[in-house]
Amino acid sequence: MKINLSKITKNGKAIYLAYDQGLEHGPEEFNDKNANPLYIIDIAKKGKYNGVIFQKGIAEKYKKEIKKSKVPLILKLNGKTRIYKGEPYSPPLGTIQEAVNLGAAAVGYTIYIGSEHEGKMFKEFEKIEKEAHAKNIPVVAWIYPRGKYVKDDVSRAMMAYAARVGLELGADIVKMKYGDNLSDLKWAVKAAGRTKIVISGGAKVNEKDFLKQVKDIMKSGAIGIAVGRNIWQSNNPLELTKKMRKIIFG
Ligand code: FBP
Repeated sequence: MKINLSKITKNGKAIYLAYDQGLEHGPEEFNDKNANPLYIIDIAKKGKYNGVIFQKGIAEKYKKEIKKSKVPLILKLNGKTRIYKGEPYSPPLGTIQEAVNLGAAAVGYTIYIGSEHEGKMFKEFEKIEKEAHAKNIPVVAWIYPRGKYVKDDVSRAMMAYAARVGLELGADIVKMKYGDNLSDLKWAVKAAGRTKIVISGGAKVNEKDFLKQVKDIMKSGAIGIAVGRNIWQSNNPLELTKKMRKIIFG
C-alpha cells in the first residue's frame, strides 16, 4: 500500500524532533529548560521540523500548543521505561483512534527485533499498521535489535536486518540506529527497498561529530534524522538545527 508521506517530509527529506525520552529514559535526561514540553514545541516550530514525536500524555495535555505550532505530530503508540532490565518489550499505549483525535500526522511504534517478545510486538504492530493505513496515516517503526541474543545492535548485519524488517512488515519509515560506518548504512538503506530510513540521534555528542553523522546519513540515501538529545540538550538548539537543516535540505 502506498501511503502519502507529504505531511511529514519536505522534498522527500525529513527532520523529526524526538521527545519520548521522558518515558524511555526518565527525567534524568532533562534540565530546567528542556523538561518543559513547551520548550520542545518552540524548537520544533522555530526549527521548522517535519514532525515532533510525543507520547499520548504530552500530546493530550499540550494539544492546543502543538496545533498552534503547526508542526506535524508523530504520536508514539508504545513505549517502556529502562528500569526493567529483562528481555525488552514495548506494550501498546494508545490507539489509532486516539491518534486521529489528537490530529496526528503519523504514528510511531517500537519493535525490538531479537527480543524474546519479538513475536508479540510484531502482532501488535500489525494491528496498529493495518488501522493506520486504512486511514492513510503513515507508520514510523523504531526498529531496534535488542535482547540477550543481540551482540552488536549496530553491526552491518543488524542494521540491514532492522531496515529489512521494516520493509517486510510494511512500515513506511524505519527509524533505526547508526553505527558510524557509512558503507554499512548504505547497505541497510538498500535492504529497506521502498521503505524510507531515518536515523536516531543518539546520546549527546559534540557538534562536529553530530554534524558528521548527519552528513553520513544524507550520503547513505536515508531521508533524514529523528533527533532528540543532541538538539534539546544543546545550548543553542536552533543554531544547531540550522546547520543540520543545511546538510539535509541543502
Ligand atoms: P535521541 O536522539 O535522543 O537518541 O532519541 C531517539 C530515540 O529513539 C527516542 O525516540 C527514544 O526515546 C530513544 O532514542 C530510545 O533510545 P534507547 O532505546 O536506545 O534508550
